[in-house]
Amino acid sequence: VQPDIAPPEDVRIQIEDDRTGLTVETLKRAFADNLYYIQGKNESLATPFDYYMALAYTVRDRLLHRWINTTTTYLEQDVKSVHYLSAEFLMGRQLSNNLLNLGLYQRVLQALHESGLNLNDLTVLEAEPGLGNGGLGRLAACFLDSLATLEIPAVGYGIRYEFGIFDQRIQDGAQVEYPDKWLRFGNPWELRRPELTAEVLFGGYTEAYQDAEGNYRVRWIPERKVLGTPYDTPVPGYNNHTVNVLRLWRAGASEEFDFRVFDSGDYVGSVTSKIFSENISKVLYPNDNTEQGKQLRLEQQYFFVSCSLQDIIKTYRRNHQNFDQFHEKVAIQLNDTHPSIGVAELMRLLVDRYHLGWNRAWYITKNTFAYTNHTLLAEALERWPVSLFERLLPRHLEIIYEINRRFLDEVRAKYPDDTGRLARMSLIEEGGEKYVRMAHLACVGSHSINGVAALHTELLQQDVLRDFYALWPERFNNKTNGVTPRRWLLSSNPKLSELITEKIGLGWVTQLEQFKQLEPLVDDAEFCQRWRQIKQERKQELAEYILLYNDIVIDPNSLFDVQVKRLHEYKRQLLNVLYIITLYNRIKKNPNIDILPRTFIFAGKAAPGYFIAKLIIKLINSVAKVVNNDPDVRDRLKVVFLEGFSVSLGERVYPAAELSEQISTAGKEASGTGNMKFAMNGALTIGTLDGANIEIREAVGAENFFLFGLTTEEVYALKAKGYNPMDYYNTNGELREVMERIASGYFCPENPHLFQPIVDSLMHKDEYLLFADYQSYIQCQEQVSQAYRHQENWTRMSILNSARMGFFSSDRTIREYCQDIWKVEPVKIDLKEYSQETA
Ligand code: HBZ
Repeated sequence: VQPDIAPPEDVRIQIEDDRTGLTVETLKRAFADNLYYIQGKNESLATPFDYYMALAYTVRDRLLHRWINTTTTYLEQDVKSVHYLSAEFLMGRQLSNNLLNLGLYQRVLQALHESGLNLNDLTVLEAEPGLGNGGLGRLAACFLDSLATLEIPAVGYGIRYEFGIFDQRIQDGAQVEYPDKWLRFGNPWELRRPELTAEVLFGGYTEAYQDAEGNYRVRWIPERKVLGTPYDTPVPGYNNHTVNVLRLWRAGASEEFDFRVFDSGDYVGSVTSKIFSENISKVLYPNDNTEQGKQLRLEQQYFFVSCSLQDIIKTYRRNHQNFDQFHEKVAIQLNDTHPSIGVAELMRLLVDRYHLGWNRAWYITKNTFAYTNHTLLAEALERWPVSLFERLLPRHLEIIYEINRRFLDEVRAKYPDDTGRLARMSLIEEGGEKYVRMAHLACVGSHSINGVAALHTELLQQDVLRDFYALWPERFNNKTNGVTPRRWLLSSNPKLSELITEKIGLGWVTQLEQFKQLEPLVDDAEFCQRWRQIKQERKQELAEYILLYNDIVIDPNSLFDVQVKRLHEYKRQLLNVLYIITLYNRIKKNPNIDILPRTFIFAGKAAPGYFIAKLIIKLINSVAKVVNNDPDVRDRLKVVFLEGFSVSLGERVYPAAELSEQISTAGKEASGTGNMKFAMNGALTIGTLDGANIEIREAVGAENFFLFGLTTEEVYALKAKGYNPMDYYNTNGELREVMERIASGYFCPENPHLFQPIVDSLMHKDEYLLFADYQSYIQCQEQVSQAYRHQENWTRMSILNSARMGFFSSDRTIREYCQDIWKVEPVKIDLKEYSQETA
């Protein structure tokens, strides 16, 4: 056979250069090449989406050798790694983020410009991977960004949901859910890794047996086997060579199990069982802070946790013969209780598969896992019926019983004859149907237990987990949340970032504490004027967006008062609505009243089965319709509900916000992270002493924060003495008029009783104390209006809010996790090849 002609040296170099080169010229060539050879188009055939894909592949190529290098370095140096297990990752769009972190943004901008294209037009074409509900999922994404930026070896493990959080549309003022087909046009950022497929077992029974050496062992004879295939997404650090990975598992049928029936001729049966397997990673459960107890949810949790643990063990064993150093090389963080079955699964793998003794296995397990709690709400604490566990995970139930037996012995030794305590602390809830308490499993199986803000951790210790705190105080610690300044400032607010960088340099992007240097600039009139100007431009842009999507004209000079977050009664969007109606009533009584023009902007999804939350959305839109169109209002008030809140929409909204509504009932919001994104972008907060608001207020100064409402202690005391919302209703005329306005059907004449459930729930129960906080809130809002009239002082407060937010970078949070919990160190990644790219 005639051998191929060897390519000349310089051709080989040029191929490498085109796939890694960072000059405008190589970027342009690579972009054209990808358009042709991946999208199969030339300039006359290409759609804007083809251009987006070609660009995405161009960027991905530039991540790949850093990624391979990072992986190789970690393996060669046998580093200790963090494994962040989370059922949710709300990553947001990848293109701009990756360009910024790679330091390629300007050159790609130019390369596209020279090709007659606009980068912004392409970035918006990317489908957002909405693989999470809200704060918990977004926190996981901020943490991955900080881990990579701090050069910490880390992997995010989760589920590759085919359908992420539903697409929310507002129809006739009400939320309607549509499936989120984010994968429809392909996902250029992920790499499928079929060679790393893991097997996950379900159902069946267990049996004891004696092995060859005469040891008693247990084996699990499962009924079903599901395959998990990993899809890897690169996670680049900012301005370094680290590229970590987000590894998401997709469920599929196992030939050998699911097609057994096929042999017997039951073709349809075999295909049906294949579909059952695929169902496991089909859809994200759209609930935040409520537990549903659905079998598929437990299947999802066990599926991704089992895949991930097997994967972690496989990697560890490349460098180790035994498990002696496992906990010294592997740190696993449980993002809430969703992955807490991992405690039992690691025990099963170590004891049943690798034949470690129980005590040894337990020592390793406990020193490997750490648990983060994200909620105090009782209805959100996960419990699974023992009967369900027995059916789905019979071996794990046995292991949990054994963990519990030994644990309760320990409790009994410390607190003899305290049966009440034993019952409270047990991993099994008794009395009626029995449940496995997943938070207890997570506590017992972890060496660290943390809350996500100072107050939250305090309340965990005093309330929800007090018995565990009494037993193991040394396990508890606080890790106040943070957000990544890369996405939430540098990328989403480029003009403000430019101004800041002009004054204090670029160091803030990785050292947000440097924001302190902005403080003296509050006395610099020109700086203040530019600060205000940039906010004004962002407001103008949001006004255009609102005109386009909501067909509402808003005044860009009005106060932009924003509440964007999941719809939940404890977050009290309704309290905000009560204030809007109060203002409306005042105008109706006296149309010439002097009132500060405000635009109230809401966004947020309600769980599809959460009746009251969806009714609150309908109420907001109904109030909007009346207020926005009443000539007496004379456009001084506008109410807007933006549909489909997402990471991308947040990126537009936070930079344009002037007032951030953080008004949860004290003691209910674990931390909040939106509060941080607003303040970083120069919004002032109106808020309660809840979650991280407390720490934000301490950081920015009480004089730069609008505080109202009961404290947690006052909330507890009021509830203890017996709270009656009617006490407030009867003594507050304006509140009464607001409630009468809603109850009268004024906002929905065609269905006047529509909002009766809201009225009833407030008047007869008011679980979240809206009436108790109403007067305080109204008065505080008046202070806001007064303050806004003094634009110069408002700008001053705005600058100070940003300048003092250094603490709330997720880099600080991650440094604390690394030092206190994970005991991991940064690992520098050298780029060994392609040195020409340091250009
Ligand atoms: O986690 C949120 C907290 O409500 C918020 O205060 C905190 O800032 C944030 C990050 O720590 N919790 C959630 O977002 N929780 C969920 O989304 C959730 C999802 C599924 C569940 C339970 C809760 O089964």
